[in-house]
Amino acid sequence: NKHKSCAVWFTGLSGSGKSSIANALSSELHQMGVREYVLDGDNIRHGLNRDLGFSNHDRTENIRRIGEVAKLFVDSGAIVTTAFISPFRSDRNQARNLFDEGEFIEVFVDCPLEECERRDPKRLYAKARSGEIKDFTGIHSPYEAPEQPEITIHSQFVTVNEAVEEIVTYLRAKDIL
Ligand code: GGZ
Repeated sequence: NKHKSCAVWFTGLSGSGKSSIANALSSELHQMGVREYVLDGDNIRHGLNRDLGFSNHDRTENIRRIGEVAKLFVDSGAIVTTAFISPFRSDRNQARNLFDEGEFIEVFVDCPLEECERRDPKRLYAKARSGEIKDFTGIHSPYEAPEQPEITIHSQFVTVNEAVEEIVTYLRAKDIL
């Protein structure tokens, strides 16, 4: 269990599967004896970033702070996983620029809007369509897909475990694990 540190940065629509894959990756890494931590809405948007909403400006600030926190975890020697929509390419690239070469692994959880909307586990898309939630990503707020992600997961077509294996294989190939 001697490993390098890095940020595994998930990006994708609400309902694409980011959190499920991030949490499964977390327990897999933990079992391997890796020092790891997951940043997600539960521990960031309810705490450090509780002053932020979903305007473009607030999302940019959300991602900026998450990038800085992720950097602290990497400095501490951990593998940190982040699970946020992070819809703007420029914000993700700003986060990437905080890290050394090879330390920032962008994982695009690629799932068509129609499929996310069909799943709608929290009924948020329904609320966005009815106008109950405004500025919802994919409905009235943009999602800019990554152009050169290190890893792309087509979450419609692979299981959570297969997605985790793909990421672990990548981390081994790069001598992080
Ligand atoms: C997008 C929203 C919104 C709006 C509340 N747009 O599926 P979820 O519930 O659990 O994940 C979504 C989460 C998105 O927060 P992030 O911090 O990941 O977004 S960003 O990276 O863009 O800052 C969703 C819920 O918050 N949610 N309102 N308007 N998602």
